[in-house]
Amino acid sequence: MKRRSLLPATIAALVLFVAMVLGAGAAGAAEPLVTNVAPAQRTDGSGIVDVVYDLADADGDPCRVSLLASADGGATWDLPCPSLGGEVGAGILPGAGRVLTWNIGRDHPGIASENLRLRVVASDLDVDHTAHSPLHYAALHWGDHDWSDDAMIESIARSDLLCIDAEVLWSDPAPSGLSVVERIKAVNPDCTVIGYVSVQMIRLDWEGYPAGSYARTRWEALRPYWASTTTGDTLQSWPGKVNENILEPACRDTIVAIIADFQEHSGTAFDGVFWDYFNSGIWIPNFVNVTGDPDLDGDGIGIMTDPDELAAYKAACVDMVAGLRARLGEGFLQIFNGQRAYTDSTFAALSDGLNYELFPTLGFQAPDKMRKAMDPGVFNSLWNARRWPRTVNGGPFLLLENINRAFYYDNHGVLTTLNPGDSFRAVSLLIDGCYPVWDDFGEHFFGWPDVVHSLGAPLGPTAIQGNLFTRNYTYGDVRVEMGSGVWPNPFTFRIRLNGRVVEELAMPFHTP
Ligand SMILES: [Ca+2]
Ligand SMILES: [Ca+2]
Repeated sequence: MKRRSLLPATIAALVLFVAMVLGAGAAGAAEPLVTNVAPAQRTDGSGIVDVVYDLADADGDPCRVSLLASADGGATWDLPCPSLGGEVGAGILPGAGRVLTWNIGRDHPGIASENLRLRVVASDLDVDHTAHSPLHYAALHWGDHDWSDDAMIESIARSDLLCIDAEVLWSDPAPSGLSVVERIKAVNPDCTVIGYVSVQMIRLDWEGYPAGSYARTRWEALRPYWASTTTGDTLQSWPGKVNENILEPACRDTIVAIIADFQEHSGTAFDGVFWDYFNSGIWIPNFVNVTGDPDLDGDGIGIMTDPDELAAYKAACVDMVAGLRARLGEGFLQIFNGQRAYTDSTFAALSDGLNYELFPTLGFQAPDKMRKAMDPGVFNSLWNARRWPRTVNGGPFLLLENINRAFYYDNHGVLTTLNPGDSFRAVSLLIDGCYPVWDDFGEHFFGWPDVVHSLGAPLGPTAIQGNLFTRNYTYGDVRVEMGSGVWPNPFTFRIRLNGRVVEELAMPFHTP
């Protein structure tokens, strides 16, 4: 068979190095530089492209080299190129005449384009910059992090939507150079960074923070508004934290004003906030040592059996969202955590997106909660809920999050992790949702997916036939088949790249 040249002579190779414009943490580190990128397709009919490049790094760091490809002259860089060989990936030493290979004929059989462009990206911090399908969501709002770690900054910057703890960053000394958010955006200007803020809690240890910090400011300003229980105890709905009485207008005005002040004046500005959390009431978990029931209006009746108090509480939450929007504007994202928005479409309509904590276990009827979440006939299924939030800021953002993992024995008898991030990615590709790649509980809990997919743009909506959900993309397709619908093993899925299976979960079998 006579093959056409897959890469015409007009191919232009663009060059990019990962610019790490960092503050003091990067002192002395030299950025890697890729030059003289020269791709040439073999004429032996193999479909393989040899990409020759020079890699420099003044301090001699071994680099992780990634290849990016564009099919539209450089407008987008989502053409997947997984079949790579040669000097690509981790541990590439600087030097001239490095060669990597891309088997474009395997990844894109029959492709012929005048508009192919290639980029070679080198990271001296061992970060893989392979293209991924959009709506990666990463969250680092639990635990402590070393914000001076440039590798972590470069790594988390790959996400499309990133939640980090505003209350931590605003409680640190003001940045002397670029803020953490600015360092992230120096790596990826398209990364939307939202800051975690608490709706109604203060931490008791904030009393010991330096004057002027967010933590101390919030502790002091809200001291007059500590909420009580029906027995007069201090209301704590989480260990080490105190609930504020947001039924008091001055209390919620203070909370909103402090957030807005630190957003505007602390030197660390976010694209929005992640409100944690809005529920339809207040519960005291049994592991918190508090007597009585929450009683914000002080009438001796617990909030969950006090209709007036419940109504006032829900109105107070609406008022806080409106108050922050009045201060920081329509373009400042407000994403809601908490169960109220899962079923309250009017409240959800005030948000730019919803975080489903412990998805799909909250907000959906037992036992087959995942089936309910994916059933268009259920009023609050993801299909319906995604029509509720605002769209003015690029939303709606439906964030699917679950810190728990499950395990199973695969077809080789190997104990295998069931990573919810992988399963939720399949769902996200169907619903245009966001799936988490980090959910940090003191350590990188999910990490970046082992298999990175770049499927390009969706070619249409998801087709639903009974238990089968399928959606076609420019470079592949996604298929989810609902099984029991019961977490943590509710369905099987398969993701293909141009007809070739690149990820599959069909227990006990899996790919890869
Ligand atoms: Ca270096
Ligand atoms: Ca009451």
